[in-house]
Amino acid sequence: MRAIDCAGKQSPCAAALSEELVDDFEDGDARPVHPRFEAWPVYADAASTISPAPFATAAHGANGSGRAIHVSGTVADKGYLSVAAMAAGGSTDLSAYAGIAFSARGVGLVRDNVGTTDIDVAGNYDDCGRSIFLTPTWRRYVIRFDDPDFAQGNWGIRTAFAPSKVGRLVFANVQYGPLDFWVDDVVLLEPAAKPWLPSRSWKKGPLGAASGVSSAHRG
Ligand SMILES: [Ca+2]
Repeated sequence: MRAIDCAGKQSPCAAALSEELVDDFEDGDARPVHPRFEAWPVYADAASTISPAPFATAAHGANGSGRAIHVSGTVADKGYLSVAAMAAGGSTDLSAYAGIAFSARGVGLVRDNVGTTDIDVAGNYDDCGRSIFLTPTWRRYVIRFDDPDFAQGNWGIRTAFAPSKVGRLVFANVQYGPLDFWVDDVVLLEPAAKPWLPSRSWKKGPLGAASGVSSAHRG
């Protein structure tokens, strides 16, 4: 996969990161394949319209793949529309990860949010995330948790991002009115091996293991 949108202080931002698949939607179901996540619900307020509802995958995914998410609708004034990968059991610890990446296309603005349970406690849902301008063709986006552009929307109670308390990965509207976007190949990004560091100082695990390199799912 190619990382072609790397806003922020590091470039290329995904060069030293390995990927763990959250979902590629090829199985056509509403459950992410990564064990850290358990469902893909869609949300809209009563005045907005959203399709599909409930969640369903659509044909014609990224990179010639079979399926993806395709969400469309009309967001009412002060309304909301989103699709989200919900953490299994309500919360998952992503502090070992550097961020997420996904492919997207569409028209207009969509916001990728990483919601945390302490934001919910604050009661404002002003999740940390980043807004992206969609293009008609598929592009790959990398969202690093340490990117200066990864921030709250600046309308709610200020709350520091807590990667140990992630409740959801969200793709949501930024503006009101018509919205149409596709998402595919959602992954977690994990720091890859740093061969100049002894493995025991880099990461816990069996000595002699490929330190930090893993494409397997983490339970
Ligand atoms: Ca796909």
